Amino acid sequence: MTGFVSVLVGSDSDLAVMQRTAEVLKGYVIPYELRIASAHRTPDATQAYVRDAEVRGCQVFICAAGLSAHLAGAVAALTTHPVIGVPLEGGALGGIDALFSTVQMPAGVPVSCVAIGPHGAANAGHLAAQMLALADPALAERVRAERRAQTAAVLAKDQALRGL
Ligand code: RP5
Repeated sequence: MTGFVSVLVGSDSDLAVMQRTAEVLKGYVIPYELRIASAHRTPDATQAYVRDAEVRGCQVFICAAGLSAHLAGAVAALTTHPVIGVPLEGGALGGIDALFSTVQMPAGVPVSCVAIGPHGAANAGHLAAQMLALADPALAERVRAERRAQTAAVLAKDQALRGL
């Protein structure tokens, strides 16, 4: 495939959860780069990164942040490429704060928001793969194979539970 996925985290404290995204992208053999870019603490560097990443071939941005999470929205303001937001659990409100910050974008500047935490981190990778697969038949087959593997795994567990 041409291009890559950019995975941005608001802080190094977000990296552990976002390893799930990296693992999913690796599983699909999708090139990606992982960077720390804070909407609040490094706004100028974040803007410069997004502009440069687009020029270098970034297809989809995945942005993860906790607390008052503005990274995905800030990146969406700078690009017309798809932006997937991952709200992270990071404080007293358990990620609900980041969920609302990420999901409530005004019309015309969308962020595709996934679930809070590890499931969202994994699904950000799967969703990016599905977007890229629209123009990549080989990747589309890997996405279908992953779904078949999930189905087979659940059926096997059910059989084991029934002692078959
Ligand atoms: C957010 O604030 C980051 O994305 C992180 O989830 C949270 C806390 O950041 P640190 O204080 O751990 O750097 O901007």
